[in-house]
Amino acid sequence: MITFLDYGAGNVRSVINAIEKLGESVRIVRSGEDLLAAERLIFPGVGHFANMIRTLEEKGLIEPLRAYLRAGRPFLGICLGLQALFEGSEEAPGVPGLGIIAGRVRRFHVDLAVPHIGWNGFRALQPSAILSGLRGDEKFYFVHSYHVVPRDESVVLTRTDYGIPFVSSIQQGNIIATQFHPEKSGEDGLWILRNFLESARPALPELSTRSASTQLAKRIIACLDVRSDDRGDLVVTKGDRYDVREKGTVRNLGKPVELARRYYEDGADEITFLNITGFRDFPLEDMPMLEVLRQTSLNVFVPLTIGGGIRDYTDENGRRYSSLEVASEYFRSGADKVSIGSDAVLIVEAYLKARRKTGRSAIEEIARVYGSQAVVISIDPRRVYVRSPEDVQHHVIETATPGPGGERYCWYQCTIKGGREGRDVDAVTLARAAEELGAGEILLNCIDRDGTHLGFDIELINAVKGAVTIPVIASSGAGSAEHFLEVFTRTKVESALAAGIFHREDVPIAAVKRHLQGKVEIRGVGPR
Ligand code: 1PR
Repeated sequence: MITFLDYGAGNVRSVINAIEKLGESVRIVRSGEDLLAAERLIFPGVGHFANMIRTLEEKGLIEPLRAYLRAGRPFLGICLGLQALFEGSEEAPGVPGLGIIAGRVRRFHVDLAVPHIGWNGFRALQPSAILSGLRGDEKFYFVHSYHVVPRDESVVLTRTDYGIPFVSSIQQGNIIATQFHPEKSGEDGLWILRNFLESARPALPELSTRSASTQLAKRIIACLDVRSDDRGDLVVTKGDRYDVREKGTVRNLGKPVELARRYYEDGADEITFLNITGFRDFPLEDMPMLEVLRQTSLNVFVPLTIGGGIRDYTDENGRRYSSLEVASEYFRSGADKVSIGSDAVLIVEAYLKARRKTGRSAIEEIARVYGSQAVVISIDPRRVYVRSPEDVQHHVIETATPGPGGERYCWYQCTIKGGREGRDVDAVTLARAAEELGAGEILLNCIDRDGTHLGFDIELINAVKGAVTIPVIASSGAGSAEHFLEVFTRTKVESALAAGIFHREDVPIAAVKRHLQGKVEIRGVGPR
């Protein structure tokens, strides 16, 4: 029996799913007594440091947790569950941590995108039961803007490189805590959890690879656009420049849960679901989408993003739901990140007009509670050609593919409602403003390229990537494995997403990875 400390923020379902998948049962802590009665305690944390400590305080769990840890009883902390052990964090000045480990939590100050999102490796510095059976070249999923800095080096279990070497896990007696998410790190992550459950023999991973510096992998993301077909069944569909109908009928490329599982087994580093009718429906009544997440997270142990309909809305009975409530329901159902499309454009328009933050927008509210890394902004831009940069007030680029009238310049107009409505804001401005408001990642689609197999729009991607410091996901147009190599070598994006070629099995994910192997840092595929 594993005791599980859930303080009610973010996606803890996947940790529970992973433990149950490994054959253990889970008991959730409801009180300080439950905590003190634990034989083995897992504490996964996501979100904001201050929010975590405040919630633990409100639930009366701080002192029981300290007592449990001081007694040196078996403990696995994950992400914020690691940071909580320290004396305090730069994320929340003045808010004391548990103080079990001497040292503080600092923000990354590196010349790279922050948050550090994605798959990276580690170097083990001491033997540990949880590392037993590892080769040493595996990659694990990280998502964080802050890292721990212990005063006593002897607690450092592993280090990882991201601009600087940082501490990616600690061990002090029976207390082990990782900055990475084993429950989101595929079969290798499940291996680590299994080691914790079984108390395997202390071991170091293979020495041959331990000393090399680690590198963040470029991520390959499979995207599933989901909607009801004409019979009312929830299907994965795929548009051609956002038109999902063929001869009047919605294209049906498979069932969402089954396809997601296939992509996980094929080596997808992340899965994104977009409810493409979310702007029309009442999202929380769209229970099938929540069920898709719940079912998927039972067997898929890589990050899941959900988009479509993340906005405030009022239902037919006049009950108002905030975007934070909608997002929370998705997180509880198994999502790690939410992606905001249409609403982000409207939020940014209002922000640019008022020239100040309200603190009340969906981007700000969700980032405050769940952390920036949980907020993705999905941009649906379309090219608009102009004769001269002076013709418009937007971010204009000179293009190598001139327009129909020979125009040498263009800007990228943001759209809402799945491309149906163009707005007076460009993609570069939107991305920059979204970052200012607290978004953690940009999903950069391109209506002109979507479903065309012509390759990613490199000009658009470079323009947006050059304007932000948060990670960018290149999307739309992938037609071959070579297109992934092109986007990773001609731009600085951290990840690339595709839909059509994976659904139709034209180019499976494993083939993309094989093509990139040795040329671009990736997470390898294949059985443990
Ligand atoms: O506006 O917050 O409700 O979110 C709606 C979400 O649904 C947005 O993220 C928007 O991109 C997406 N969406 C809306 N309508 C469509 C449509 O196709 N009619 N899908 C749509 C956009 C997502 C792309 C696609 C890539 C890769 N498709 O990410 O997966 O273009 O495709 P490819 O590899 O086949 O070229 P809101």
